[in-house]
Amino acid sequence: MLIQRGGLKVVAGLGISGVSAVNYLHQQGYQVAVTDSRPTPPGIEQIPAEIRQSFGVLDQELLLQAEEIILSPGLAPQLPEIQAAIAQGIPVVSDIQLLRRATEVPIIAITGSNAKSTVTTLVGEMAKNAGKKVAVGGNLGCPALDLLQDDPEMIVLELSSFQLETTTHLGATVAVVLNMSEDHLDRHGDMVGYHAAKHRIFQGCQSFVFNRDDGLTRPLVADNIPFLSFGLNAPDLKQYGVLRDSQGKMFLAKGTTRLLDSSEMYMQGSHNVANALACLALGESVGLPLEVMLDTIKHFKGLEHRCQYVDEKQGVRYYNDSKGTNVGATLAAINGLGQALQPNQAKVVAILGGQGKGQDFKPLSNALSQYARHVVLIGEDANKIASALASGIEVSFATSLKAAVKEAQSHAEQGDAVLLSPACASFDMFKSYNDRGEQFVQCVGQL
Ligand code: UMA
Ligand code: ADP
Repeated sequence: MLIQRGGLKVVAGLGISGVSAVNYLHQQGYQVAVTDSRPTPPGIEQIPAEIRQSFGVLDQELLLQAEEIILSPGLAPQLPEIQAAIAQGIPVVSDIQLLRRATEVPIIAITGSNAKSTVTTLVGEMAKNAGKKVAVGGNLGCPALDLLQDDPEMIVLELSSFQLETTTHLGATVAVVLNMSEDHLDRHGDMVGYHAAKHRIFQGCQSFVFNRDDGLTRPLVADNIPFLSFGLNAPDLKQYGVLRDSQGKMFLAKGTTRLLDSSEMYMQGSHNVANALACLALGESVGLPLEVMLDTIKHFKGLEHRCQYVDEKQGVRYYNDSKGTNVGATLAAINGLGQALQPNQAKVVAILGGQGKGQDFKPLSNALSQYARHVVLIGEDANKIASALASGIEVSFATSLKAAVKEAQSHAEQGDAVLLSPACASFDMFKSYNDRGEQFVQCVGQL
Protein backbone atom coordinates (compact mmCIF):
# COMPACT_ATOMS: atom_id res chain seq x y z
CA MET A 1 0.00 0.00 0.00
CA LEU A 2 1.44 3.37 -0.99
CA ILE A 3 1.41 6.28 1.42
CA GLN A 4 -1.59 8.47 0.55
CA ARG A 5 -0.67 11.80 -0.94
CA GLY A 6 -2.36 15.09 -1.80
CA GLY A 7 -6.01 16.01 -1.53
CA LEU A 8 -9.01 14.15 -2.87
CA LYS A 9 -9.20 13.37 -6.60
CA VAL A 10 -12.80 12.93 -7.71
CA VAL A 11 -13.37 11.07 -10.96
CA ALA A 12 -16.68 12.20 -12.51
CA GLY A 13 -18.11 9.55 -14.83
CA LEU A 14 -16.93 5.96 -14.68
CA GLY A 15 -17.01 4.13 -18.06
CA ILE A 16 -13.81 3.20 -19.87
CA SER A 17 -11.86 6.39 -19.19
CA GLY A 18 -13.16 6.71 -15.62
CA VAL A 19 -12.07 3.17 -14.73
CA SER A 20 -8.61 3.85 -16.07
CA ALA A 21 -8.35 7.20 -14.20
CA VAL A 22 -9.54 5.69 -10.89
CA ASN A 23 -7.09 2.79 -11.11
CA TYR A 24 -4.18 4.99 -12.17
CA LEU A 25 -4.70 7.50 -9.34
CA HIS A 26 -5.23 4.74 -6.79
CA GLN A 27 -2.00 3.02 -7.84
CA GLN A 28 -0.17 6.34 -7.56
CA GLY A 29 -1.28 6.60 -3.93
CA TYR A 30 -3.85 9.38 -4.26
CA GLN A 31 -7.12 9.49 -2.33
CA VAL A 32 -9.73 8.80 -4.99
CA ALA A 33 -13.52 8.91 -5.13
CA VAL A 34 -15.84 8.39 -8.07
CA THR A 35 -19.31 9.61 -8.92
CA ASP A 36 -21.55 8.87 -11.91
CA SER A 37 -25.13 9.89 -12.68
CA ARG A 38 -25.94 6.31 -13.71
CA PRO A 39 -27.07 3.99 -10.88
CA THR A 40 -24.83 1.18 -12.14
CA PRO A 41 -22.25 2.73 -14.46
CA PRO A 42 -20.15 0.48 -16.70
CA GLY A 43 -16.90 -0.71 -15.11
CA ILE A 44 -17.89 -0.85 -11.42
CA GLU A 45 -16.39 -4.33 -11.14
CA GLN A 46 -13.06 -3.08 -12.54
CA ILE A 47 -12.23 -0.67 -9.68
CA PRO A 48 -11.10 -1.52 -6.13
CA ALA A 49 -14.02 -1.92 -3.72
CA GLU A 50 -12.39 0.39 -1.15
CA ILE A 51 -12.69 3.41 -3.47
CA ARG A 52 -15.42 5.80 -2.30
CA GLN A 53 -18.31 5.50 -4.78
CA SER A 54 -21.43 7.58 -5.28
CA PHE A 55 -23.73 6.57 -8.12
CA GLY A 56 -27.23 7.46 -9.36
CA VAL A 57 -26.62 11.19 -9.43
CA LEU A 58 -23.49 13.35 -9.86
CA ASP A 59 -22.69 13.86 -6.17
CA GLN A 60 -22.39 17.62 -5.70
CA GLU A 61 -21.17 17.38 -2.12
CA LEU A 62 -18.39 14.98 -3.12
CA LEU A 63 -17.41 17.11 -6.12
CA LEU A 64 -17.06 20.15 -3.86
CA GLN A 65 -14.64 18.25 -1.60
CA ALA A 66 -12.27 17.61 -4.51
CA GLU A 67 -8.79 18.98 -4.84
CA GLU A 68 -9.22 18.19 -8.53
CA ILE A 69 -11.99 16.69 -10.67
CA ILE A 70 -11.15 14.30 -13.50
CA LEU A 71 -14.06 14.64 -15.89
CA SER A 72 -15.15 11.85 -18.25
CA PRO A 73 -15.27 12.95 -21.90
CA GLY A 74 -18.88 11.73 -21.84
CA LEU A 75 -19.84 14.53 -19.43
CA ALA A 76 -20.04 18.19 -20.49
CA PRO A 77 -18.21 20.76 -18.35
CA GLN A 78 -21.38 22.88 -18.63
CA LEU A 79 -23.28 20.54 -16.28
CA PRO A 80 -24.46 22.52 -13.24
CA GLU A 81 -22.66 20.19 -10.80
CA ILE A 82 -19.36 20.76 -12.61
CA GLN A 83 -19.97 24.50 -12.98
CA ALA A 84 -20.60 24.74 -9.23
CA ALA A 85 -17.19 23.13 -8.59
CA ILE A 86 -15.48 25.44 -11.11
CA ALA A 87 -17.08 28.42 -9.36
CA GLN A 88 -15.37 27.26 -6.14
CA GLY A 89 -12.00 27.28 -7.95
CA ILE A 90 -11.72 23.49 -8.22
CA PRO A 91 -9.70 22.49 -11.32
CA VAL A 92 -11.51 20.22 -13.78
CA VAL A 93 -9.21 18.18 -16.04
CA SER A 94 -9.30 15.24 -18.44
CA ASP A 95 -7.51 11.90 -18.19
CA ILE A 96 -5.32 13.26 -21.01
CA GLN A 97 -4.08 15.98 -18.64
CA LEU A 98 -3.11 13.27 -16.13
CA LEU A 99 -1.27 11.41 -18.89
CA ARG A 100 0.71 14.51 -19.84
CA ARG A 101 1.65 15.09 -16.20
CA ALA A 102 2.72 11.47 -15.83
CA THR A 103 5.15 11.19 -18.74
CA GLU A 104 7.79 13.04 -20.73
CA VAL A 105 7.47 10.57 -23.61
CA PRO A 106 6.89 12.21 -27.05
CA ILE A 107 3.20 12.46 -27.92
CA ILE A 108 1.85 12.51 -31.48
CA ALA A 109 -1.54 14.16 -30.94
CA ILE A 110 -4.27 13.69 -33.55
CA THR A 111 -7.72 15.19 -33.80
CA GLY A 112 -10.13 16.23 -36.56
CA SER A 113 -13.78 15.77 -37.43
CA ASN A 114 -12.96 12.66 -39.47
CA ALA A 115 -10.06 10.29 -40.14
CA LYS A 116 -8.73 10.37 -36.55
CA SER A 117 -8.86 6.60 -36.05
CA THR A 118 -7.51 5.80 -39.51
CA VAL A 119 -4.56 8.21 -39.13
CA THR A 120 -3.86 7.25 -35.51
CA THR A 121 -3.78 3.55 -36.37
CA LEU A 122 -1.65 4.02 -39.47
CA VAL A 123 0.89 6.28 -37.71
CA GLY A 124 1.01 3.72 -34.89
CA GLU A 125 1.77 0.97 -37.43
CA MET A 126 4.48 3.11 -39.02
CA ALA A 127 6.16 3.68 -35.66
CA LYS A 128 5.93 -0.01 -34.78
CA ASN A 129 7.42 -1.02 -38.12
CA ALA A 130 10.21 1.48 -37.52
CA GLY A 131 11.09 -0.49 -34.38
CA LYS A 132 9.68 1.99 -31.85
CA LYS A 133 8.06 0.83 -28.62
CA VAL A 134 4.86 2.72 -29.32
CA ALA A 135 1.52 2.91 -27.48
CA VAL A 136 -1.61 3.83 -29.48
CA GLY A 137 -4.95 4.87 -28.02
CA GLY A 138 -7.00 7.67 -26.42
CA ASN A 139 -10.42 8.23 -27.93
CA LEU A 140 -9.74 5.05 -29.91
CA GLY A 141 -9.13 1.68 -28.26
CA CYS A 142 -7.00 1.77 -25.12
CA PRO A 143 -7.85 4.64 -22.70
CA ALA A 144 -5.05 7.19 -22.34
CA LEU A 145 -3.68 6.35 -18.89
CA ASP A 146 -3.53 2.62 -19.65
CA LEU A 147 -1.03 3.45 -22.40
CA LEU A 148 1.61 3.96 -19.72
CA GLN A 149 1.46 0.35 -18.58
CA ASP A 150 3.98 -0.97 -21.10
CA ASP A 151 6.45 1.88 -20.59
CA PRO A 152 6.33 3.16 -24.19
CA GLU A 153 8.97 5.35 -25.84
CA MET A 154 6.35 7.13 -27.97
CA ILE A 155 2.57 7.66 -27.68
CA VAL A 156 0.16 8.13 -30.59
CA LEU A 157 -2.96 9.72 -29.17
CA GLU A 158 -6.36 10.09 -30.84
CA LEU A 159 -8.14 12.98 -29.15
CA SER A 160 -11.79 14.02 -29.30
CA SER A 161 -13.07 17.55 -28.80
CA PHE A 162 -14.62 16.27 -25.55
CA GLN A 163 -11.20 15.27 -24.20
CA LEU A 164 -9.52 18.44 -25.44
CA GLU A 165 -12.09 20.70 -23.75
CA THR A 166 -10.53 19.88 -20.38
CA THR A 167 -6.89 19.52 -21.52
CA THR A 168 -4.46 22.42 -21.16
CA HIS A 169 -0.91 22.77 -22.53
CA LEU A 170 -0.63 19.26 -23.94
CA GLY A 171 2.88 20.00 -25.26
CA ALA A 172 2.70 17.42 -28.06
CA THR A 173 5.85 16.70 -30.06
CA VAL A 174 3.60 17.10 -33.09
CA ALA A 175 -0.13 17.93 -33.21
CA VAL A 176 -2.67 17.94 -36.03
CA VAL A 177 -6.31 18.84 -36.66
CA LEU A 178 -6.87 16.71 -39.77
CA ASN A 179 -10.04 18.42 -41.01
CA MET A 180 -12.99 20.39 -39.67
CA SER A 181 -16.65 19.86 -40.47
CA GLU A 182 -19.75 20.05 -38.30
CA ASP A 183 -20.01 17.52 -35.48
CA HIS A 184 -21.00 17.44 -31.79
CA LEU A 185 -22.69 20.85 -32.04
CA ASP A 186 -25.21 19.67 -29.45
CA ARG A 187 -22.30 19.68 -26.98
CA HIS A 188 -20.18 22.62 -28.19
CA GLY A 189 -23.05 24.98 -29.14
CA ASP A 190 -21.72 26.04 -32.53
CA MET A 191 -18.79 25.66 -34.94
CA VAL A 192 -16.82 28.33 -33.06
CA GLY A 193 -17.04 26.37 -29.81
CA TYR A 194 -16.19 23.10 -31.58
CA HIS A 195 -13.21 24.70 -33.37
CA ALA A 196 -11.92 26.23 -30.12
CA ALA A 197 -12.06 22.85 -28.37
CA LYS A 198 -10.24 21.09 -31.23
CA HIS A 199 -7.48 23.71 -31.45
CA ARG A 200 -6.55 23.26 -27.80
CA ILE A 201 -4.49 20.34 -29.19
CA PHE A 202 -1.85 22.86 -30.34
CA GLN A 203 -1.19 24.35 -26.88
CA GLY A 204 2.55 24.06 -26.22
CA CYS A 205 3.20 21.88 -29.30
CA GLN A 206 6.80 21.56 -30.49
CA SER A 207 5.70 21.22 -34.13
CA PHE A 208 2.45 20.87 -36.04
CA VAL A 209 0.91 19.55 -39.24
CA PHE A 210 -1.96 21.21 -41.09
CA ASN A 211 -4.24 20.43 -44.03
CA ARG A 212 -3.80 22.91 -46.92
CA ASP A 213 -7.28 22.02 -48.21
CA ASP A 214 -8.96 23.11 -44.99
CA GLY A 215 -8.10 26.54 -43.58
CA LEU A 216 -9.80 25.72 -40.28
CA THR A 217 -7.03 23.22 -39.48
CA ARG A 218 -4.26 25.83 -39.42
CA PRO A 219 -3.36 26.87 -35.89
CA LEU A 220 -2.69 30.31 -34.51
CA VAL A 221 0.73 29.64 -33.02
CA ALA A 222 4.07 31.44 -32.93
CA ASP A 223 5.84 31.80 -36.31
CA ASN A 224 8.97 29.98 -35.15
CA ILE A 225 7.19 26.66 -34.53
CA PRO A 226 8.17 24.19 -37.27
CA PHE A 227 5.38 22.72 -39.38
CA LEU A 228 4.62 20.43 -42.30
CA SER A 229 1.50 20.53 -44.46
CA PHE A 230 -0.45 18.06 -46.57
CA GLY A 231 -3.11 18.48 -49.24
CA LEU A 232 -4.50 16.99 -52.41
CA ASN A 233 -2.71 19.54 -54.60
CA ALA A 234 0.89 19.88 -55.82
CA PRO A 235 3.06 20.52 -52.76
CA ASP A 236 5.65 23.23 -52.16
CA LEU A 237 9.20 22.10 -51.55
CA LYS A 238 9.46 19.81 -48.50
CA GLN A 239 5.65 19.64 -48.09
CA TYR A 240 3.37 16.66 -48.79
CA GLY A 241 0.81 16.58 -51.60
CA VAL A 242 -0.27 14.98 -54.85
CA LEU A 243 1.36 15.00 -58.30
CA ARG A 244 -0.54 13.68 -61.32
CA ASP A 245 0.88 12.26 -64.54
CA SER A 246 -0.52 12.87 -68.03
CA GLN A 247 -3.00 9.97 -67.61
CA GLY A 248 -4.34 11.49 -64.38
CA LYS A 249 -2.64 8.92 -62.12
CA MET A 250 -2.20 10.23 -58.57
CA PHE A 251 1.16 10.04 -56.81
CA LEU A 252 1.75 10.82 -53.16
CA ALA A 253 4.60 13.31 -53.26
CA LYS A 254 6.99 15.39 -51.22
CA GLY A 255 7.92 18.59 -53.02
CA THR A 256 8.68 17.55 -56.59
CA THR A 257 9.50 13.94 -55.67
CA ARG A 258 6.96 11.20 -56.36
CA LEU A 259 6.83 8.83 -53.38
CA LEU A 260 4.05 6.33 -54.12
CA ASP A 261 1.48 5.59 -56.83
CA SER A 262 -1.89 5.88 -55.03
CA SER A 263 -3.15 2.77 -56.87
CA GLU A 264 -0.62 0.78 -54.80
CA MET A 265 -2.66 1.53 -51.68
CA TYR A 266 -5.40 -0.81 -50.42
CA MET A 267 -7.32 2.13 -48.91
CA GLN A 268 -9.48 3.70 -51.59
CA GLY A 269 -10.68 7.23 -52.28
CA SER A 270 -8.93 10.58 -52.40
CA HIS A 271 -9.75 11.18 -48.72
CA ASN A 272 -7.53 8.23 -47.87
CA VAL A 273 -4.72 9.69 -49.99
CA ALA A 274 -5.02 12.80 -47.81
CA ASN A 275 -4.94 10.59 -44.72
CA ALA A 276 -1.78 8.81 -45.88
CA LEU A 277 -0.10 12.16 -46.59
CA ALA A 278 -1.03 13.37 -43.10
CA CYS A 279 0.62 10.24 -41.67
CA LEU A 280 3.81 10.88 -43.65
CA ALA A 281 3.97 14.45 -42.30
CA LEU A 282 3.35 13.30 -38.71
CA GLY A 283 5.89 10.49 -39.04
CA GLU A 284 8.55 12.80 -40.45
CA SER A 285 7.96 15.19 -37.54
CA VAL A 286 9.04 12.49 -35.09
CA GLY A 287 11.86 11.13 -37.25
CA LEU A 288 10.34 7.96 -38.71
CA PRO A 289 12.18 6.68 -41.81
CA LEU A 290 10.44 7.40 -45.12
CA GLU A 291 10.91 3.92 -46.60
CA VAL A 292 9.27 2.25 -43.59
CA MET A 293 6.36 4.71 -43.69
CA LEU A 294 5.71 4.13 -47.41
CA ASP A 295 5.85 0.38 -47.00
CA THR A 296 3.36 0.59 -44.09
CA ILE A 297 0.96 2.69 -46.18
CA LYS A 298 1.10 0.15 -49.01
CA HIS A 299 0.15 -2.73 -46.71
CA PHE A 300 -2.49 -0.96 -44.57
CA LYS A 301 -5.98 -2.33 -45.29
CA GLY A 302 -7.99 0.35 -43.48
CA LEU A 303 -10.37 -0.08 -40.54
CA GLU A 304 -13.74 -1.83 -40.28
CA HIS A 305 -16.96 0.18 -40.79
CA ARG A 306 -15.16 2.85 -42.85
CA CYS A 307 -16.35 2.54 -46.48
CA GLN A 308 -15.81 -1.19 -46.19
CA TYR A 309 -16.85 -3.44 -49.07
CA VAL A 310 -19.36 -6.04 -47.77
CA ASP A 311 -20.67 -8.13 -50.65
CA GLU A 312 -22.15 -8.13 -54.13
CA LYS A 313 -25.77 -9.23 -54.66
CA GLN A 314 -27.33 -9.42 -58.14
CA GLY A 315 -24.78 -7.04 -59.58
CA VAL A 316 -25.12 -4.48 -56.75
CA ARG A 317 -22.22 -3.86 -54.35
CA TYR A 318 -22.88 -3.11 -50.69
CA TYR A 319 -20.61 -0.85 -48.59
CA ASN A 320 -20.57 -0.41 -44.82
CA ASP A 321 -19.61 3.11 -43.74
CA SER A 322 -21.35 2.98 -40.35
CA LYS A 323 -18.52 5.11 -38.92
CA GLY A 324 -19.79 7.88 -41.21
CA THR A 325 -21.36 9.61 -38.20
CA ASN A 326 -21.24 13.17 -39.51
CA VAL A 327 -21.90 15.06 -42.74
CA GLY A 328 -18.18 15.43 -43.60
CA ALA A 329 -17.56 11.67 -43.50
CA THR A 330 -20.70 10.86 -45.48
CA LEU A 331 -19.79 13.44 -48.12
CA ALA A 332 -16.37 11.80 -48.53
CA ALA A 333 -18.06 8.40 -48.99
CA ILE A 334 -20.71 9.59 -51.48
CA ASN A 335 -18.22 11.60 -53.53
CA GLY A 336 -15.63 8.81 -53.45
CA LEU A 337 -18.03 6.05 -54.52
CA GLY A 338 -20.04 8.33 -56.81
CA GLN A 339 -16.96 9.39 -58.78
CA ALA A 340 -15.84 5.77 -59.13
CA LEU A 341 -19.29 4.67 -60.44
CA GLN A 342 -19.93 7.62 -62.75
CA PRO A 343 -17.98 6.35 -65.81
CA ASN A 344 -20.33 3.31 -65.89
CA GLN A 345 -23.52 5.39 -65.48
CA ALA A 346 -24.02 3.64 -62.15
CA LYS A 347 -25.15 5.39 -58.96
CA VAL A 348 -25.24 5.20 -55.20
CA VAL A 349 -28.31 4.21 -53.21
CA ALA A 350 -27.63 5.75 -49.81
CA ILE A 351 -29.01 4.82 -46.39
CA LEU A 352 -28.81 7.82 -44.08
CA GLY A 353 -30.17 8.87 -40.68
CA GLY A 354 -30.01 8.48 -36.93
CA GLN A 355 -29.21 11.14 -34.31
CA GLY A 356 -28.10 14.28 -36.12
CA LYS A 357 -26.28 16.01 -33.24
CA GLY A 358 -27.52 19.44 -34.39
CA GLN A 359 -25.78 19.29 -37.79
CA ASP A 360 -26.89 21.10 -40.92
CA PHE A 361 -27.60 18.39 -43.54
CA LYS A 362 -27.82 20.77 -46.54
CA PRO A 363 -24.19 20.18 -47.59
CA LEU A 364 -25.22 16.61 -48.55
CA SER A 365 -27.69 17.87 -51.12
CA ASN A 366 -25.31 18.59 -54.04
CA ALA A 367 -23.40 15.31 -53.75
CA LEU A 368 -26.65 13.30 -53.49
CA SER A 369 -28.20 15.16 -56.46
CA GLN A 370 -25.14 14.29 -58.50
CA TYR A 371 -24.41 10.72 -57.43
CA ALA A 372 -27.46 9.15 -55.70
CA ARG A 373 -30.23 7.21 -57.43
CA HIS A 374 -32.27 7.08 -54.25
CA VAL A 375 -31.96 7.85 -50.53
CA VAL A 376 -33.50 5.73 -47.75
CA LEU A 377 -33.88 7.52 -44.42
CA ILE A 378 -33.97 5.94 -40.97
CA GLY A 379 -33.90 7.07 -37.36
CA GLU A 380 -34.70 10.03 -35.15
CA ASP A 381 -33.67 12.80 -37.56
CA ALA A 382 -34.96 11.25 -40.81
CA ASN A 383 -37.45 14.10 -41.38
CA LYS A 384 -34.82 16.73 -40.67
CA ILE A 385 -32.57 15.22 -43.35
CA ALA A 386 -35.47 14.94 -45.80
CA SER A 387 -36.30 18.62 -45.47
CA ALA A 388 -32.64 19.63 -45.99
CA LEU A 389 -32.33 17.77 -49.30
CA ALA A 390 -33.08 19.28 -52.72
CA SER A 391 -36.53 18.45 -54.06
CA GLY A 392 -35.13 16.46 -57.03
CA ILE A 393 -33.63 13.79 -54.76
CA GLU A 394 -35.78 10.66 -54.53
CA VAL A 395 -36.35 9.79 -50.85
CA SER A 396 -38.18 7.08 -48.89
CA PHE A 397 -38.38 6.19 -45.19
CA ALA A 398 -37.82 2.92 -43.32
CA THR A 399 -38.47 2.03 -39.69
CA SER A 400 -35.73 -0.58 -39.31
CA LEU A 401 -32.31 -1.18 -40.84
CA LYS A 402 -33.55 -4.46 -42.31
CA ALA A 403 -36.40 -2.67 -44.07
CA ALA A 404 -34.00 0.06 -45.20
CA VAL A 405 -31.64 -2.46 -46.81
CA LYS A 406 -34.57 -4.13 -48.62
CA GLU A 407 -35.86 -0.74 -49.73
CA ALA A 408 -32.38 0.20 -51.00
CA GLN A 409 -32.13 -3.09 -52.88
CA SER A 410 -35.45 -2.44 -54.60
CA HIS A 411 -34.15 0.88 -56.01
CA ALA A 412 -30.63 -0.23 -56.96
CA GLU A 413 -29.84 -1.04 -60.60
CA GLN A 414 -27.17 -3.34 -62.00
CA GLY A 415 -23.70 -1.86 -61.24
CA ASP A 416 -24.95 0.45 -58.46
CA ALA A 417 -23.61 0.59 -54.91
CA VAL A 418 -25.76 0.53 -51.77
CA LEU A 419 -23.99 2.60 -49.13
CA LEU A 420 -24.79 2.76 -45.42
CA SER A 421 -23.21 6.09 -44.38
CA PRO A 422 -25.69 7.60 -41.92
CA ALA A 423 -24.10 11.05 -41.25
CA CYS A 424 -25.55 10.55 -37.77
CA ALA A 425 -24.86 8.90 -34.42
CA SER A 426 -26.37 5.46 -33.95
CA PHE A 427 -27.70 5.52 -30.38
CA ASP A 428 -31.42 5.96 -31.26
CA MET A 429 -31.56 2.48 -32.85
CA PHE A 430 -28.28 0.70 -32.06
CA LYS A 431 -25.77 0.15 -29.24
CA SER A 432 -22.97 1.79 -31.23
CA TYR A 433 -21.74 2.40 -34.75
CA ASN A 434 -20.07 -1.05 -34.62
CA ASP A 435 -23.43 -2.62 -33.79
CA ARG A 436 -25.08 -0.69 -36.64
CA GLY A 437 -22.35 -1.81 -39.07
CA GLU A 438 -22.55 -5.42 -37.97
CA GLN A 439 -26.35 -5.43 -38.31
CA PHE A 440 -25.99 -3.96 -41.79
CA VAL A 441 -23.60 -6.73 -42.81
CA GLN A 442 -26.14 -9.29 -41.47
CA CYS A 443 -29.03 -7.66 -43.34
CA VAL A 444 -27.02 -7.74 -46.57
CA GLY A 445 -26.25 -11.42 -45.92
CA GLN A 446 -29.99 -12.13 -45.65
CA LEU A 447 -30.94 -10.49 -48.96
N1 UMA B 1 -22.78 9.21 -18.85
C1 UMA B 1 -23.77 9.48 -17.96
N2 UMA B 1 -23.44 9.81 -16.69
C2 UMA B 1 -22.16 9.89 -16.27
C3 UMA B 1 -21.13 9.59 -17.18
C4 UMA B 1 -21.47 9.26 -18.47
O1 UMA B 1 -24.96 9.43 -18.28
O2 UMA B 1 -21.96 10.20 -15.07
C5 UMA B 1 -23.17 8.84 -20.23
C6 UMA B 1 -23.07 10.02 -21.18
O3 UMA B 1 -24.24 10.10 -21.93
C7 UMA B 1 -21.93 9.65 -22.11
C8 UMA B 1 -21.88 8.13 -22.04
O4 UMA B 1 -22.33 7.84 -20.73
O5 UMA B 1 -22.09 10.10 -23.41
C9 UMA B 1 -20.51 7.54 -22.25
O6 UMA B 1 -19.65 8.17 -21.33
P1 UMA B 1 -18.62 7.36 -20.52
O7 UMA B 1 -18.06 8.25 -19.47
O8 UMA B 1 -19.21 6.07 -20.08
O9 UMA B 1 -17.52 7.14 -21.64
P2 UMA B 1 -16.29 6.15 -21.61
O10 UMA B 1 -16.78 4.76 -21.56
O11 UMA B 1 -15.33 6.59 -20.56
O12 UMA B 1 -15.67 6.40 -23.05
C10 UMA B 1 -14.92 7.59 -23.27
C11 UMA B 1 -15.21 8.08 -24.68
N3 UMA B 1 -16.65 8.37 -24.78
C12 UMA B 1 -17.11 9.58 -25.10
O13 UMA B 1 -16.40 10.50 -25.34
C13 UMA B 1 -18.59 9.74 -25.17
C14 UMA B 1 -14.81 7.02 -25.68
O14 UMA B 1 -14.95 7.56 -26.99
C15 UMA B 1 -13.33 6.68 -25.51
O15 UMA B 1 -12.98 5.60 -26.36
C16 UMA B 1 -13.08 6.26 -24.06
O16 UMA B 1 -13.53 7.30 -23.17
C17 UMA B 1 -11.58 6.02 -23.78
O17 UMA B 1 -10.86 7.21 -23.91
C18 UMA B 1 -16.04 7.02 -27.77
C19 UMA B 1 -16.77 8.15 -28.48
O18 UMA B 1 -17.92 7.97 -28.86
C20 UMA B 1 -15.47 6.09 -28.85
N4 UMA B 1 -16.14 9.32 -28.68
C21 UMA B 1 -16.75 10.41 -29.41
C22 UMA B 1 -16.45 10.30 -30.89
O19 UMA B 1 -15.49 9.61 -31.28
O20 UMA B 1 -17.17 10.98 -31.68
C23 UMA B 1 -16.16 11.73 -28.89
P1 ADP C 1 -12.76 9.34 -36.72
O1 ADP C 1 -11.97 8.56 -35.73
O2 ADP C 1 -12.34 10.78 -36.81
O3 ADP C 1 -14.23 9.16 -36.62
P2 ADP C 1 -12.33 7.34 -38.83
O4 ADP C 1 -10.97 7.06 -39.38
O5 ADP C 1 -12.92 6.38 -37.89
O6 ADP C 1 -12.28 8.79 -38.16
O7 ADP C 1 -13.34 7.58 -40.03
C1 ADP C 1 -14.65 8.08 -39.75
C2 ADP C 1 -15.40 8.31 -41.02
O8 ADP C 1 -14.78 9.33 -41.78
C3 ADP C 1 -15.48 7.09 -41.93
O9 ADP C 1 -16.78 7.13 -42.49
C4 ADP C 1 -14.42 7.36 -42.98
O10 ADP C 1 -14.69 6.75 -44.22
C5 ADP C 1 -14.48 8.88 -43.10
N1 ADP C 1 -13.19 9.51 -43.45
C6 ADP C 1 -11.95 8.98 -43.36
N2 ADP C 1 -11.04 9.87 -43.75
C7 ADP C 1 -11.70 11.00 -44.10
C8 ADP C 1 -11.30 12.30 -44.58
N3 ADP C 1 -10.02 12.60 -44.76
N4 ADP C 1 -12.28 13.20 -44.81
C9 ADP C 1 -13.58 12.91 -44.61
N5 ADP C 1 -14.01 11.70 -44.17
C10 ADP C 1 -13.10 10.77 -43.92
